[in-house]
This record gives sequence, C-alpha cells and structure tokens, in this order.
Amino acid sequence: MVSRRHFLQNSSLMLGAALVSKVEAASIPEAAVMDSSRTHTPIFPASGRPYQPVVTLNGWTLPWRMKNGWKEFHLVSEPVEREFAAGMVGHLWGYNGQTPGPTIEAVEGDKVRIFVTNKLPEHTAVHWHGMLLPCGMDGVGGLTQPQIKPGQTFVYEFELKKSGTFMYHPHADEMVQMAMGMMGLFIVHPKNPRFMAVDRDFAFLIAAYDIDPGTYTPRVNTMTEFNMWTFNSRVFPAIDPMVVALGDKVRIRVGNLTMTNHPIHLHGHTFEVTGTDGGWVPKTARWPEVTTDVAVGQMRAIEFHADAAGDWAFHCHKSHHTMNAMGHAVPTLIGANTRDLTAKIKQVAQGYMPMGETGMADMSDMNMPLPANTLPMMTGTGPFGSLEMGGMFTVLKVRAGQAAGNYQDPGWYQHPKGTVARLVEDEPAEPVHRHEK
Ligand SMILES: [Cu+2]
Repeated sequence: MVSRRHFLQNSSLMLGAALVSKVEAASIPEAAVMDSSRTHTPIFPASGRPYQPVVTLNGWTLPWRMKNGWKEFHLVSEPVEREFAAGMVGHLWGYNGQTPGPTIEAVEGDKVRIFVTNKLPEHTAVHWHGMLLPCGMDGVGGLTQPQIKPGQTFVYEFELKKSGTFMYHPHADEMVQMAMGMMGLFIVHPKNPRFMAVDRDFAFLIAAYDIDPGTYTPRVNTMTEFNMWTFNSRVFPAIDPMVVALGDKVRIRVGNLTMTNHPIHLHGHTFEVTGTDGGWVPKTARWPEVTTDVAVGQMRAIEFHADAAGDWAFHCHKSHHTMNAMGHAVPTLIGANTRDLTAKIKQVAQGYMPMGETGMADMSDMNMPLPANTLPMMTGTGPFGSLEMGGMFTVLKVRAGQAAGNYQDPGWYQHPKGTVARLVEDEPAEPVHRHEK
C-alpha cells in the first residue's frame, strides 16, 4: 500500500495525469454548473494576473480558485441537454452542464491544476489541444495516461508556456464523444495585458450533429451528412449577435472540431488572421481577407477594426451549413411542372404540397407543421422579412456609441436615408441583345 508520505515523496516525480487519491478528493474545488445557453458577459479576474476576458458566444467561463500558487479548475464530463434554438433540444454529452464545456481562461505563466470528474457512462480522457506541456499531461487515453473510468477523478497539472487560443476535447472513444458534443475552449491570455490587446474578443467552437427530426440523440456514426451545423452548439436564429462599438478593435476566435472545413466569412470589413492554435501570427505574415477557412482540428483568430456601422452577416460560406435539418436526397424541381403529379399524389396523401418549382425560398414562409424537436431548414426574420438562413449564421452589430463592456443587442440597424437597396418602379427598357459577328 502506498502511504501518504510515500505518495508525497513521489509526487514531484509524477509527470503524468493522475487519479486523485481519497485524501486529495476532499480538497477538490467545487464544480460550477451552468444551465443557461445565453452569452455571459466577460468576467474580469478577481485574483491572479490581470487580463482582458473573452466573450464566449452563447457560453460562459469556468470559475477557478487560487491554491498555493496554482489556479485550480474542476471539469465534470457528463450528459447534458442543450437547446439548439427554441423548439429543439439535443441530448448530448458535455462538461459542467453544457456543450461546449465552459471556457477555461488563464494567463501565460500560470500553473494550472485541472480536476476532471467523469460522470459519463464510459471512460474518457481530456486532451489539451495545442498546449505545450509534459507528455503525461497530454490526455491521450491509453497512450499518455490510463482512461478516466466512470466515477473517477483525475488531475492534470501544467504550466502555461505561451498565450493563445487552445481547445480541450476527449482523446478516448473520440468519434463518439466529439459527435456527442464534448469540447471546450482554453484561452491563455498574454502575460502583458497590452500585447495583442483588443476592445472585444469573441470565441466559439464549431460543432456538427446529425439528429433526425423527432429524436434527441445524435447519430454518432455519421461522417459527413450532418444536419445541425452549429456555433457553440447553437444554430441561427439562436446564436447571439456579436455586438461591438463603431471603431472597436475586434477579435473573433473560431475553433473547428467537426468532420469538415468551414470557410468563415465576414461582411462589410476586411480582417487578418492573427492567431492559430500554434500561436500568434507575426505581422509580416498576415494578409487581408474576408473569408478564412478553418480546417478540422484548427483554430483561427481573426482581427479587424469595426469601422462600418451596420448589421453585418457573419457565417460559414458553405451554403448547406447555413441551413437547419434538411434532406439531401430531395430531387431538384426547379423548372419542372408538377401540377398533374400533385393532383395524383393528393388523392393518396391529403395536404401534400409540392416544393421547389421556382427554388426553395418560399419554404421559409410556409410555417409547415414540423415533427417534434426539429427546426425549419430556413428560418429567421430580419427588419425586411424572412432571412432564409439557419445553422452557422449570426450578425456582427456595429453601432456608434455602444458603451464599452455593453454586449446587449441594440436591435436592428437604422440605415441612414438613401443607403438601402430599393425597388425601381419604372419599367426597365427592353434588353439589348448583342450578336457576335
Ligand atoms: Cu461550414
């Protein structure tokens, strides 16, 4: 039997993630749990080194406590319920009551001690994606540590060597556990709070789920045909807008833990990629962009000056990813005359409605009855009508006079007179056909 004394003598040699002994268990910090999917206002640190906190889109930051120079956190892997948008809830797996799990925020040079309690029905392990740490803290179940069995608590200890944006996710039954929603952000702020300082700093993870209409649990064996494309496990119109003040320097950090790449696109501004999960990009290596591809297992931090007031779309540019639940096997009916067919089908299926003869835009206005627990493929209403979006879409709201630290939705943008595309009442002239000689 390992005595307490023996345990202490050897503890300095323990460089790997370790099972927490009964003696230690008594001193594990309380695990905070969140039951809301709203965006929480950033928390400025009450202890430890100062930093500018991030805003986790539809998420929150995990509280910590200081103990003998260590910043202690407590993650709990467990089944959770997450509302994707009003009308649809997923039965998922996550951390501390939500998926994604809470954002961990700390500062370069901090020594962190992270307790992980496993309340899942199977074993897990937590990998700290992008972090420079002792190999035994890397969280690869079976390779660098024993798996964390249900009911067990493990502890990870490491020093934060560099600032940047990192992620945490299981490295145990990975396909299932990530398809179920297990992931979170790990932000390491620079030791010098003025380094890379911005006025507003948003962060979220991209996750994809395949949940059949009327069901609650994702199909975990799906490889590419997902039907819920999410920012922080929320879909449009339930992803909160990113509210900034005109003139703000803004950073948006996007991590991708899905099975495909996502070209993230911002309207009305040009940005530069200033960070990856490998670290900050040197100024001389940046170039202007309006879309940046975030590949699988990557993080991209983009930065821009919010110098144009308005409601600017911010979305994945894969058009199927700005849709909610949809069938991909539906034939295209554009240009087809389905009137005879419709009459015949109506004889056997009352209320049958043909769709898509002129495109699919009218679907967003149909308000057809849906099965329980699903969302319309296209939805959302803006000041000018139906938005015909879903999935990975939100709005960057740039407003003059938005107070520092105020993230409240200011409502729709009031366009200055004469600056909105308008209907032309005159009959257009006959088109002139050009003939090649
Ligand atoms: Cu996408």
